Amino acid sequence: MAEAALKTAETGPTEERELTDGFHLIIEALKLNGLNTIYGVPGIPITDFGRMAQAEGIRVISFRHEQNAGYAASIAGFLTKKPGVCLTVSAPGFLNGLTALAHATTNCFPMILISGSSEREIVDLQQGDYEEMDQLAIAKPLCKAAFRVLHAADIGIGVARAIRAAASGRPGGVYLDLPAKLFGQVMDAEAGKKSLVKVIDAAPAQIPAPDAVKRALDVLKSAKRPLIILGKGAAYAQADDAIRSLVEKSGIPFLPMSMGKGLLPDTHPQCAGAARSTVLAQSDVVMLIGARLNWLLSHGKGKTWGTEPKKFIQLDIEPKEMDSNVEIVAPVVGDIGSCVSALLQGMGGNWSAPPAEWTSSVSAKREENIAKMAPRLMNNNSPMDYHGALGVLRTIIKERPDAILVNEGANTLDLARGIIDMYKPRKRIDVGTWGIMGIGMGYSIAAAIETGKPVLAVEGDSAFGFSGMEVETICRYNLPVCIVIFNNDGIYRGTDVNNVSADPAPTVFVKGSRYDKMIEAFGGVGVNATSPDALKRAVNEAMDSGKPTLINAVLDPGAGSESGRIGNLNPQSKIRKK
Ligand SMILES: Cc1ncc(C[n+]2csc(CCOP(=O)(O)OP(=O)(O)O)c2C)c(N)n1
Ligand SMILES: [Mg+2]
Repeated sequence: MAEAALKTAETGPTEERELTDGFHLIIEALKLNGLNTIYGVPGIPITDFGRMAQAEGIRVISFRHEQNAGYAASIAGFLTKKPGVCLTVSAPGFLNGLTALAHATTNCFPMILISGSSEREIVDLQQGDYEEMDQLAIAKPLCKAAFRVLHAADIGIGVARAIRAAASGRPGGVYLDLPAKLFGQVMDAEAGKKSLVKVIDAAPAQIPAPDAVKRALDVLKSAKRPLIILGKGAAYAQADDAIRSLVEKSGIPFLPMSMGKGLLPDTHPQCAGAARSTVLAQSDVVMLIGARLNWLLSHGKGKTWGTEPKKFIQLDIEPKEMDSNVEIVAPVVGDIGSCVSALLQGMGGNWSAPPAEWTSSVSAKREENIAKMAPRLMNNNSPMDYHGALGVLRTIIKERPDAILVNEGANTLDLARGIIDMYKPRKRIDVGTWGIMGIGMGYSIAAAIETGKPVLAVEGDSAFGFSGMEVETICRYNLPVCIVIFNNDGIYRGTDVNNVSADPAPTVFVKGSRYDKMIEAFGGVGVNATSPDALKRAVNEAMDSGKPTLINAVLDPGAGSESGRIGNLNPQSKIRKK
């Protein structure tokens, strides 16, 4: 087909024919499929492509580093269910974007990394082209699918395949390789138009089998101490009403995973977030909804899960997920919306609530833990500790439940996740499955662009450093992002000392750094806050004004603990010199 189309362009009737080219066809293919925003970094061979896309009405958000653009695209995919698009230059730019593509795949976010690449003939003979790299081969093992388009007439199909691969089934990252020559390739405009493909129903519903639904309900009915776990897959599904109905109709305590928070408010009477260890250890039947039994849930076994025998029901779109770590007695395979609706329907009108003994013991534990925490959240210590600072931010989110909370760090992450209650779905976005540092500014930018809502980014000082240069991007696009840096002078703590040489210890940074000065360089608002009261004033002001703001929250350098809540994952040396 590609050959034929080219031929027509070359040998068609002698009268003037209207022509199109790769640049225009890619832009039209994206627009036809509702992909109206590109996150990227310009350079050869995609600089003009970015300009032309902008001229054609696509929003082109230009970053300072591809990794941040990639994270932005990945979270745009999570928030919208449409693949987020990241655009990079060849070789180094591509590699910079690749971490985010792999991250999207691991986290099941739909994303397309479009990268320009160098000339195939030279790359394949390894003759040393400008930015030479066999990008397709490198991308393949790190994403869900990878495609290359060589002919302008195949752009429509190439983009369609990328969209479908990213969004359907379990979503993930897709790589689309576009060699430099393709952009300028000319073909007949009419044939070009006809070659474009509108993807119909990119993520078709996958209805669970009735037997599977019945099996799950039978197991659930038999439970004495049931628990529902809501993962980010449940949040992604945008089946918010059905999920809420299922949880409420069942009367079962629920535990939200980090990005599942807010599907039902953390203050909901059935929320077991503040009684996590109790419900994991004591439950007898656990229904996982869009949550995987990976390390974040201790693989479904071991001490965390107690000594009671467990039965697992799992709702997931990916059949391979079943039995990944432990036996799943009732697998329900389908998209979360369809699975939840089928369960709801199967429950009928007179579903009996779990034994009151169980639900009241969970509530009692939860109230006890919340009461224990309360006074710590009200302290006004200066320098601040995590609880004092987070107590303030918790109130701010309560008063602004529509704001998006971005969160990364170690202590800054683990404590914020526990302390800041969420009230609405998909309002908390964080380090995800990998516990990755560096998502902060990319996520903040995409969240602001995609949702139009104010963003509060709560960042460890180390975590912020991975994407800090994007504060210029935030200022350039004048985005309503308020960054709060929990500055404890380092990674986990700022108190480590190297007793052997003049070099600082590997976990500490310059003491007393003033991150707030960074944003002032680009015209944003910088604030140095040394007490919870000052922090509260500054954040409220930023959220009200919508002005790009960076608050350096001065924390006690000794306040954190090693690796936050996951210090147990550090390998130990038995022969370490003391
Ligand atoms: C890409 C990446 N590199 C390194 C790490 C290891 N790591 C985990 S948490 C962390 C930083 C923690 O310090 P900070 O953000 O200041 O949070 P704090 O505990 O001090 O509040 C690092 C470097 C990681 N998770 N991801
Ligand atoms: Mg720190």
